[in-house]
Amino acid sequence: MSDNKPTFHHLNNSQSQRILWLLEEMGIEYDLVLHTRNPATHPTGPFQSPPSLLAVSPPLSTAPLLITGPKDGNRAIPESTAIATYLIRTFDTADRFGLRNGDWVRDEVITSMATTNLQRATGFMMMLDFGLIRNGEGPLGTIFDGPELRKQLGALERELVGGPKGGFFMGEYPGRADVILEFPMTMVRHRGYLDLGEEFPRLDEWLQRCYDREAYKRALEKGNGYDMGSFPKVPR
Ligand SMILES: N[C@@H](CCC(=O)N[C@@H](CS)C(=O)NCC(=O)O)C(=O)O
Repeated sequence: MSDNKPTFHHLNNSQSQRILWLLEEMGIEYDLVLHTRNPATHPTGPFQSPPSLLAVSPPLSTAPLLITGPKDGNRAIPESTAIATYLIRTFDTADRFGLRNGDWVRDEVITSMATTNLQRATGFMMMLDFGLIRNGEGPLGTIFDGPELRKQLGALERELVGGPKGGFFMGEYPGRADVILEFPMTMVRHRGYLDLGEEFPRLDEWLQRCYDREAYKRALEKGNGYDMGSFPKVPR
């Protein structure tokens, strides 16, 4: 490990929080570099990556960003799922996350549900509540203002209820899918897109279970703030 210690670039109030959680769940050594979003008053890039992060790995320069250790070539890996997969394939020698001999197909499906349809739905909700887009005309015009999100959450809740016992999508412990799903679900909770406890109680309990993990709490302490509700909301 000493010759392959990764460096993790983290941005406050962002999806890189889930990778910080994963690093803590895995209990591996890593160096942490904290970056703070530009202020709301920034003339060209409010809330965007600050110069410190722009300098690390242009042109994307988003977080999360992992720089592998020397053994793996000090390679810059952007993208949450790629980072999670790299970390698990490289450091989970006991296959606790099941990506080798566990139900990795289930993990892949739920990870994909989180990063494609669900994050698209929460992304639309975010653009609506930032006042960047407006609903369209007719029945299709409001499909992303609630119905699509509910459809995706319904599908996920069915997966959770019908999946392995233990409280997490992958069973007794959070798997890669649970870690990746944490961010869009936190968006729903922090920005109040709907009342999770009321409409999707099993997902609400699952999210609380994630928040209650000691590793999750350590990740919050090591990070520099995680409040996805802190961005402005334009009433509509
Ligand atoms: N697809 C990437 C998204 C990365 C991303 O867009 N991160 C946002 C934070 S949630 C960011 O760095 N925003 C700052 C910027 O775009 O300048 C992933 O899954 O990791």
